[in-house]
Amino acid sequence: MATNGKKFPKSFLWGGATAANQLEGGLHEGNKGMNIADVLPGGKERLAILQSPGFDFQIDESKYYPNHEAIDFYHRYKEDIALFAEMGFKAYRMSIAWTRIFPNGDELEPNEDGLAFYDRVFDELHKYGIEPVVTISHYEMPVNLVKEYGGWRDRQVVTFFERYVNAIFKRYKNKVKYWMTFNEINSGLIMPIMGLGFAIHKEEDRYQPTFQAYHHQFVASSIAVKACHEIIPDAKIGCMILFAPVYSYDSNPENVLYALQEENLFNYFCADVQVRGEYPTFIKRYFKEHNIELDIREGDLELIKKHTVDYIGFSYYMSRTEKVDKEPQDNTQGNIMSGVKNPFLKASDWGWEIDPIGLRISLNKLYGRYQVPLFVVENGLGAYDKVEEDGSINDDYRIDYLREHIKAMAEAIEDGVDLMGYTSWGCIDLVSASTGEFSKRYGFIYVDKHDDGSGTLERKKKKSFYWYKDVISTNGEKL
Ligand code: BGP
Repeated sequence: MATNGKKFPKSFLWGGATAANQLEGGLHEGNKGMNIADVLPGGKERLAILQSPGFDFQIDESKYYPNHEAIDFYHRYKEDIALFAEMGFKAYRMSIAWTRIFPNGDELEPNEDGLAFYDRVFDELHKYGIEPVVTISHYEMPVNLVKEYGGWRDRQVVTFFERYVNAIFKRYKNKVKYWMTFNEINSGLIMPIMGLGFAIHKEEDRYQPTFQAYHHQFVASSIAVKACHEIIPDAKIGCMILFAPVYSYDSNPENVLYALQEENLFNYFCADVQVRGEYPTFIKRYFKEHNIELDIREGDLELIKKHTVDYIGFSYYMSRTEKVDKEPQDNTQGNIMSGVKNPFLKASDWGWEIDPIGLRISLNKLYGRYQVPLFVVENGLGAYDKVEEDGSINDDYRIDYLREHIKAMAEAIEDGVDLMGYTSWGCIDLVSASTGEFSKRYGFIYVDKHDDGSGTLERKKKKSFYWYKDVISTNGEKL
C-alpha cells in the first residue's frame, strides 16, 4: 500500500453510494408502485430505449426486467449494512424510492409500509454510526406520473413532489441530516426518461418540453430546500449533477469555444440555477435560438433565488473531449456521453475514459465558480470481475482506479477546495443504470447475480473491500 502523504479533514465522509431502484428489488413489497426503472428491460435494448425516440413505458411479459429483483437489498439490508460497517463507512448514500412512499405519485397520503421500510434501514445504519446521505429522486419517478401527466412536463407534478418531500422530511427528521434533490439533474439533457420522466418522440422535444420540465424541477428543488430547512434546521441539502469536464480537442479557438458552450449547457446550467438561484446569462441566448419560451409563474424566480442548495453533490466518472467538426462515429465516449477520443486517456470496457486528473480539475472548476462545499457522491470503475477457483476476486484494476481518484481529491483539498466526502458508486454490485447489466460491476462486495437473472445473490468480499477498509481507517493516508 502506498502512502498518500496528504491529509483529509477529520470529518471527511468516506463511504459508498447506491440507488433504490438499482439494488432493492422487492418490486411490489410493502405496496410499492411501479417506477421508470421497473419498466426498462436489460441489455442493449435499454440503451436503445434511453437514446432513441418513442418509448411507451409498458411491461412486456416476454422480457427480463433486472430491477424487479435487483440484488434484493429489500430483504438483505441488514447483511449488506453490516458489510458496509465492516469497511468502516462513515456515510452511506442511498435513495428513497418515491413509489414506496407514494405508489402512484399522486395520492394524498403516504404509504405507511414504505415509510416503515426506510425507518428500518436508517436505524440499521445508525446502529453502526453510519450517516445516511439520501437522494430524494434517483431515476425513480412513478410510472403513473409519467403516463398520466407526462412526467415533469406537467406543473402538477411539482405539487405531488412537494407532498412527497414533506412526508419524508417529517418522518425522518431525526434520522437523516444529509439530503440531495434530483440525481444527476443535468442528465435529463441526454437521457430524458431517467431524469425528466418522458420519452423523446421527436428531436424538437429536446427543447421546449425539456426546458419546461427543467423549470418545474427547479421550482420543486427550491420547495424541497425550503421545506428541508424549515423541518430539519440542522440538515444540509444539496443538488446533484453529473460532472464531466469538457476539454477542447486542440487549441483551435473554434473548438475551445465549442467546449466552453458544451460545458456551460451540460455542466453548469442546472447547477447555476440551483446554487446561484438564477438562470445563467448564456441560457437566454440558447432559449432564443431554439424558440424556447418558458411558462414561469409569479413567484417562481423569487423562490428559486431564495432557496438555494447548501452544497453540490456530483458524480465523476470521466472527462469529455470535444471539437466542432466531428462525425457521429467520432463519438467514442462509451454509452452515454458524446465526445471524441482523447489520445492521452485509456477507457473502461464500456468506453468511459479514465481521467483522475479530470477529477481535480472538476473540483477546482466547481469550487472556483460556486464556493460552496462539494461532495463527490459517485465515482468508480464499471468492470467485469472474475471469481477465482478459491473464491477470491482480485480487482486490482478497481483499486488502481480508486487510488488515483482519491489522490486527485487530496490534491484538490490542498488547492483549497472544501470537500465534504466521497461515496464511491455501487459499493455493492448492482444493476447498471444505462445498460441494466449486472456484469458491469462497481462494488467492493461481489453479488452472485448475472445478466440473465441467474445467481444465488450470495455476497463475497473483493480484494478492494480490504483495501478500502484500510483507506478509511487511515483517513486516506494509506492508499
Ligand atoms: C450514474 C447514475 C447511477 C449509476 C452510475 C453508473 O449516471 O447516477 O445511477 O448507475 O451512473 O452508471 P452505469 O450504471 O450506467 O454504469
